Amino acid sequence: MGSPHYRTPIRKRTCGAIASLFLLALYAGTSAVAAELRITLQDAQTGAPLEDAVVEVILPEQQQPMHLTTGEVSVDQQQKEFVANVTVITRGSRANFPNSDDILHHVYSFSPAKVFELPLYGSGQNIDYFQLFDQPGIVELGCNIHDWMLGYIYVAETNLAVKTDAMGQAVINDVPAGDYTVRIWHPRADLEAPGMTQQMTFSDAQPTRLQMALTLERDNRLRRAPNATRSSYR
Ligand SMILES: [Cu+2]
Repeated sequence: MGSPHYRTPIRKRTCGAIASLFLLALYAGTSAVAAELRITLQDAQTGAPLEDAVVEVILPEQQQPMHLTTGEVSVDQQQKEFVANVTVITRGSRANFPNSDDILHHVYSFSPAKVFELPLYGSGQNIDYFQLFDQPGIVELGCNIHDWMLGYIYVAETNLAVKTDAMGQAVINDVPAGDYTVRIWHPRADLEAPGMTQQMTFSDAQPTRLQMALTLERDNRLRRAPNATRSSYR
């Protein structure tokens, strides 16, 4: 009895048990005050549901480490378009850019949040080549061959960010109770317009609702390649 080799593991186990209890208490405390944001967005001109808008709850820096679930996503290229057109990821996540077309693409970004280039490649290539996105911000994707190809990766500060579906709706769960800045983003919206950044209050008592109509700028990009049988671009 009294062997130090024996005593040490016991002490470790006790510490482990205390730590587990503490974590349980912490988890219970966190989930008890988790709030929800329910979002409904529409196009102000047409009244139609607004798809592919991003909403993010901006947490203070000291709260961010609790909400940094990262993952891997694919931004595909199908029929000379980026699919999905808007992808939301948490910083620290990775993305690859497979080519599902039977022609070559040349994907690039000059955005400060992530500069990269995947020179000419075909179907089945670059599938294992994941890029790391560790800076929050908007990454605008282009293709050197097809000028109209334009896609976006919204790199969020935390996982409290979503994009709206075809009904213009989205939900953010597990928002800590409190007052936070909420940012709304859409590729064709004026980000300086009123309401695109606003203060909202979150409590566990009831969901917080965000209902808003966004004024969109005209989509000026060339939608498709000029038809070779026509003499003009119209
Ligand atoms: Cu292309």
